[in-house]
Amino acid sequence: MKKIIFTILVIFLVAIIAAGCASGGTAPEEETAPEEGTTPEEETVPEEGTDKVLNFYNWSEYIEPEIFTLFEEETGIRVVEDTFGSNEDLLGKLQGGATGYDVIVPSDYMVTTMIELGLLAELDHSKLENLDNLDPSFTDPPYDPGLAHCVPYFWGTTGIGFNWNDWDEAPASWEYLYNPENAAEFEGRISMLDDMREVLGSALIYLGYSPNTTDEAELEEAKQVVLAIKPYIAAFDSDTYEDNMLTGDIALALGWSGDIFTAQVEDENIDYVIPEEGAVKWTDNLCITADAAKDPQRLEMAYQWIDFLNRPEIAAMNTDFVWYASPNAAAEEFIDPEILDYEAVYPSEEVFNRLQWLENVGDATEIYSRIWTEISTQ
Ligand code: SPD
Repeated sequence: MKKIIFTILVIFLVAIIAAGCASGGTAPEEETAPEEGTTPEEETVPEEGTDKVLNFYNWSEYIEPEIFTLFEEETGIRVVEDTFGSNEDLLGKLQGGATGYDVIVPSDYMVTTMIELGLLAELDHSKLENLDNLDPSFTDPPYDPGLAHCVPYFWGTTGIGFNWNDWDEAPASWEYLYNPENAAEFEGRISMLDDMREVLGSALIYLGYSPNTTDEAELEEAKQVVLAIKPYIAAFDSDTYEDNMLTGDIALALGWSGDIFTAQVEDENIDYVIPEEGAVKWTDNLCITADAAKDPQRLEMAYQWIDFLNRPEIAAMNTDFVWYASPNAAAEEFIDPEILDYEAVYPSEEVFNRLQWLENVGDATEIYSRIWTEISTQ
């Protein structure tokens, strides 16, 4: 009997340790069950001197998992990753009171919003010796002048994913997605990002408007464009569409460049095109939360993590895994040449100049949100 109890105890302990060691998918809030009478910070901040844990809130499938292991081996800091699918989800989580996240990964326009809301710490560049590795074209972005708050992580584009089994030539125009007659051919096999700014941005570009418009009438037109193809859309999905392209369930996807290339690695018939009318380019950024900055230990670990990700070999390893372009110039000599030469990942200057950044649209965000809700519910 003693032996059975001992065995059960061992299995129980192993399960607890394994759950604790897993990186990914565990929200800081979920890690420790809230106890009555404790502050949220007490629930999530690692205890001093025991376990060094850094909570990383990242886009899904946006890091080479081996990097967690290398970082922990070198620093003793265990990174717990939780993931989100859109900037608005990330913002909603933080505004909903989530604490415990140390490093987060908002895109360009959302960095501006978060700075304005006081959600990000100001960076002390002296703590980031690898900052010099960045390509100078990424060191003074309009959304965060002088990189005062964040360090660029990856950049990419938003275009159309397709399967050569369905096409004789690439669907290199938004017309193939947004003209209802064309979309009808792929009824139930179209996937759209579950992302308000990306969907409305592409529809606005299709209409010849700015993806940053604050004009309500233009946004209403964009809504009608999306609603016209809604009967043919299988899902608004930012996490699994590339897998559904691999099964053949999805034939046409509004998607992010690297996500589609990772599918292409498994099936060469899958491809990605930047429509000729133009498209959105974006940068995702590593930022320290204002919450983490309140605690010197968390702040120090956050700097260590960001600087580690900025080492040339680590940044290259990351790009080789996720197939997104790195803003880290020093990483280039280590990146797989096939990726560096791949124009869709590293577009030519001519293509790059046709692309537009998403910007903070200020009060017009409310119009975008209303229209997005109307699209979702109609
Ligand atoms: N699978 C991770 C994709 C991350 C893409 N970030 C894109 C942000 C565009 N606004």
